[in-house]
This record gives sequence, C-alpha cells and structure tokens, in this order.
Amino acid sequence: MIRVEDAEFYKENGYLLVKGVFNSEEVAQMRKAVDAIIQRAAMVNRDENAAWQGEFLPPEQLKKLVLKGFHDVHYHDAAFMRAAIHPNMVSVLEKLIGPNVQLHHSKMLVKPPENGAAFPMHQDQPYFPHEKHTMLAASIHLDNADEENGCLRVVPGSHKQGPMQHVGRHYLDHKAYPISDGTLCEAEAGDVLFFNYLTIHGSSANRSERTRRNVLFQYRDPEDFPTQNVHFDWGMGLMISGENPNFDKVKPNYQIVE
Ligand SMILES: O=C(O)CCC(=O)C(=O)O
Repeated sequence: MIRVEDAEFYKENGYLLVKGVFNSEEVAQMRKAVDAIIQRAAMVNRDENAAWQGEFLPPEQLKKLVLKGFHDVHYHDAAFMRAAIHPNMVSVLEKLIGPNVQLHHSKMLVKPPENGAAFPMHQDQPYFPHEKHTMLAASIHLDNADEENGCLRVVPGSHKQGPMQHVGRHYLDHKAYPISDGTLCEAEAGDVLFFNYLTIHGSSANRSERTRRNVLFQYRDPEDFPTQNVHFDWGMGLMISGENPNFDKVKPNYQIVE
C-alpha cells in the first residue's frame, strides 16, 4: 500500500496521508455505524458533548461548539473491528511500526456542521506515555475533510522534539502554537492520516454545512510499554500483526459497571 519513500517521509515528518485505504462500501458501513452509536447514546441520555474546554477560545465561542466523541468503537460495531485489522491498514502499519503491531484503543470524532468543535494543538503522548514512542494514530476519514469543515493539521517534524509540556496534560500554549499554523491535511473519505503520538496536531472548528466524521485507532509495538498506569481501554493489546513476545507484561484491569 505504501512505498519505502513513504515510510521515510513518516520517519522524518511524523505523519503520512495514505489515499484510498477504505473503499466507498467500507466507508458507508462505518458511517452507518457512527450514526447508530449516536442514536443509541441519545436514547439512553448518554449523548454528552465531548468538546474540549480551555482558554484557547473565548468562552462565548467555546460554549457553542459540539463534538460527538465515543471511545472503544470496535466494541460498538463490527464494522470498526474490520477496519482495525483491514489488510490495507496492516500493510501500512507494518512499515511504520514494524512486524509486530498491537491496538491500543479506538474512538470516533464527529464534528457537526457549523459548530463542530476545534482541537487546540497538542501531542497525544501525555494521555498515554510509552517508553519507545512507537504509538501512532490512524485517523480514518469518513467524509471529505478540508479547512472549512475542520480537517486535521500537523506540525511536520515536531515529533523529533520529544514529549513537551502541556497545559494540564491537554494542549500546548495556544499563543505559541496556534491551530492556524498547522499544515492542513486535506483528505477524502476513505483516506487515512497516520501520525505519531509525539507529532503536534489539532484542528479548527467545523464552519461548513457538512459533517466531519473521523474514526481513530491508536497502535503501538507490543514491546513499547506504558510508563504510567493510565488510559487502559477495552481491546487494548489486540494483536493486529505479528506476535506478542511479552503477553504477560501489561494487562488492562476490567471492572463490572452496574
Ligand atoms: O480529529 C481531529 O480533528 C483531532 C483529533 C485529535 O486531535 C485527537 O484525537 O487527539
């Protein structure tokens, strides 16, 4: 699916946009599944606004912004499990991470038209720090994404700076790292943006009349261990490619919730 030069680009720049990873039928199945999750959540009053809070936007703007965000989507619908282990995904992941690849977690991020929430620039590393920094996000586009509907933006090469100080673990100083300075990663439905968890990224609000739906999987090398006991999600540790030489080292602690 990708060439040696593409893997080199990822190593240098910390991100890679891969076109046409999913076909239109696969995208349609995931869109349907995303909509069903939102509907089911609304029926049981669990449809909360997941928009990030903070002083990166004036409060009157912030309170209007909406994000439909849910974790563990591959536990909601099999369309996402098929996506997580799709042969095209595996083929890219093996070149970016190595022969052994493990799923860490999944989530969906739906920015509704006109008021879809922004993400201030940040690294993902503070949320789930690891020893070797192999962790990367694969952000699957279910809609065409551009500047107007709040496509992802990255700072090329920023992963080389290593872990940075964030405001309360969440985002970087928004004056030093304005969203508008990020390189736009415009994409079409079915494309996947891969970016390392140290790569600075974010996105503007959706000001268009179109929804922007993305599903995001985080993957790592199974020999890259967490350095803190945080962010243990369902499905963490599923093997996507190769073998796990350290099956016993890290295990999530599941709980029964009444
Ligand atoms: O999907 C986006 O626009 C940004 C998502 C993001 O930054 C994240 O999940 O860390």
